[in-house]
Amino acid sequence: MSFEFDVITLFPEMFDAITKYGVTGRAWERQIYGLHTWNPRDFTNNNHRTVDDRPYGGGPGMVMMAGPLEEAIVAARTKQITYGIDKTKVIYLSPQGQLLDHKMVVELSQLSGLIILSGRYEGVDERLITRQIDEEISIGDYVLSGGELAAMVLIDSMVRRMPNVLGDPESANQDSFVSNLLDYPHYTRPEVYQGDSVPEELVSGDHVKINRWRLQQALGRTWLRRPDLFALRTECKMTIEEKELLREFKETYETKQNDVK
Ligand code: 21W
Repeated sequence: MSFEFDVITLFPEMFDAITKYGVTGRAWERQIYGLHTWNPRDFTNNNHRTVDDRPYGGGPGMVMMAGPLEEAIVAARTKQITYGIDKTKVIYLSPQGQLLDHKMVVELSQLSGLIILSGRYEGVDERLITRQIDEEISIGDYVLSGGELAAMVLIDSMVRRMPNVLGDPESANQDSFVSNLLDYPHYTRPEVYQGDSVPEELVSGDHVKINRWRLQQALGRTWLRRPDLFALRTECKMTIEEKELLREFKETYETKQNDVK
């Protein structure tokens, strides 16, 4: 029995982007996860299949009505129960939600299914949120046109961690944010490109040397580019080797800076 995603959306076809392509596409074909969509329009009872209405109090835009959304969520819950999915949550993707991060992805992965509501227009009726939603999640401080892309970001981040999705079982653990470190730089053929050579450590064939160089680059880049992430690796969490590698990185970095001037 695999992880079940049930998505409430006015644009079900958008989810082809994950079920048809790349690693998430192959994982879906191999039934490592299930993804089903529920269109709130199919839960309306008027001829126009209306799912939105004007906001009380006035103002611009439209608001998604509670009724069709609640019926869609209840139908998804019922299906999950018949599938034996017992540990589940109802998530609403919204700009007002908690910021998604690696820790949340890991926690949500402990469940056996998710019901995900993707909103459109100005959002959904607040009473639907209080009645049916367990968690509100945002994917970052910028404005999207709706919740579908955000839902796909969440699903993709969970699916790639599932067993047997990535070719190399180590890949998911080597990802950034698992260790609060950014990735090291990558190189492939040719060995010299437009006069620019691959670092000698990587062509040395000495795997101790290669691993040291990669760890040093990862530490150095995190220190330079993401002081916020670096702060999570407080002094005491760093090994003697890591401290030494970073000291050497800073030394080289400062020398290079002086060369430019
Ligand atoms: C964006 C709906 C902005 C409404 C005050 C009143 C889901 C999202 C979304 C959206 C507004 C996520 C306004 C990061 C996102 C999403 C659609 C507000 C103006 N202000 N994570 N009216 N960013 N966005 N409209 O946009 O559904 S997760």
